[in-house]
Amino acid sequence: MALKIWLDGRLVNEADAKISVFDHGLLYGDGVFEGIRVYNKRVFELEAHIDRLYQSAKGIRLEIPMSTSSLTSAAEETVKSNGIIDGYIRLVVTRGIGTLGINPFVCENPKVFIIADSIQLYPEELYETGMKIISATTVRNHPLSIPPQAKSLNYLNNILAKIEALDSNVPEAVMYNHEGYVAEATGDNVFIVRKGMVFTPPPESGGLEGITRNIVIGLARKEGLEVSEKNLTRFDLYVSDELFLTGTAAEVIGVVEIDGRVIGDGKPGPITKLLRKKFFEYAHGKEK
Ligand code: PXG
Repeated sequence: MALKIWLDGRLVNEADAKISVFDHGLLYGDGVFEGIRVYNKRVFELEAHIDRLYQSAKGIRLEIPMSTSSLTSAAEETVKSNGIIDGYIRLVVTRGIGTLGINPFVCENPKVFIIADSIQLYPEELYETGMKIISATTVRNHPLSIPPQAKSLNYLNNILAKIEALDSNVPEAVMYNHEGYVAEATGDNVFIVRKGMVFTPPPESGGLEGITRNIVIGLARKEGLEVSEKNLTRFDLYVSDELFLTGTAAEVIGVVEIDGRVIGDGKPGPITKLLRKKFFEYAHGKEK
């Protein structure tokens, strides 16, 4: 069924939702975005995603031409109009139409669009068996380059790491920062469990500060687990008892092998499974 796309203040048919070839979002990856889940018609953690979108925009000197509350309503309206019960929203703000130079300030009207659709999920079986991943050689953005904390439209760095993963016949890759510490996976944050304690890199390690990550930290603490933000090395991943990834699309997924090293007993571990369950309950409103 054709989707209704929210574009510049109104819902239009998918076929009419068009962006100019002169938009700097397309020409230079100049813009920001968010990916958000819808669970049982509820937009999951919308406030946190809207907040991150405005932060990303501010960080790249892009002014979103509408208030947070009108963008929130627009996202909700788009979900409703498309009859989405469980799905996915993509909020995008581009720099807008400009000239063939990179100067962003000639772009007078940033474009805002919202897509609400179904979501491509990993097969359920992968959550049971756990995922195999690799370490990417592509280094995560240096903090003085495209800011790793901004969810910008320029994802090429992570795409290069994703290509490394796919070339190795695995779905994900861990990216390390310029100092050699774990930053994140190409579209997920990284956690390990060691001797019953949970560790994840701090945001300054170069990962995006995931909204799923922050919720999982809260849920783990609520279960009485000790969670620390700490720089992790590749070796820390290799010798972890459990390794898992968190993200909007993946939720919580166990990793059972990295670079050919088996993690734990080769199956998703008990803390991974507990946190996946707790996250599911939280997302579906069974726990507040
Ligand atoms: N790191 C990066 C680079 C991401 O892009 C995350 C971490 C996890 O953050 P959240 O806030 O989602 O917990 C992301 C999010 C997709 C897709 O289609 C990717 C993301 C979000 C939604 C969809 O691959 N990445």
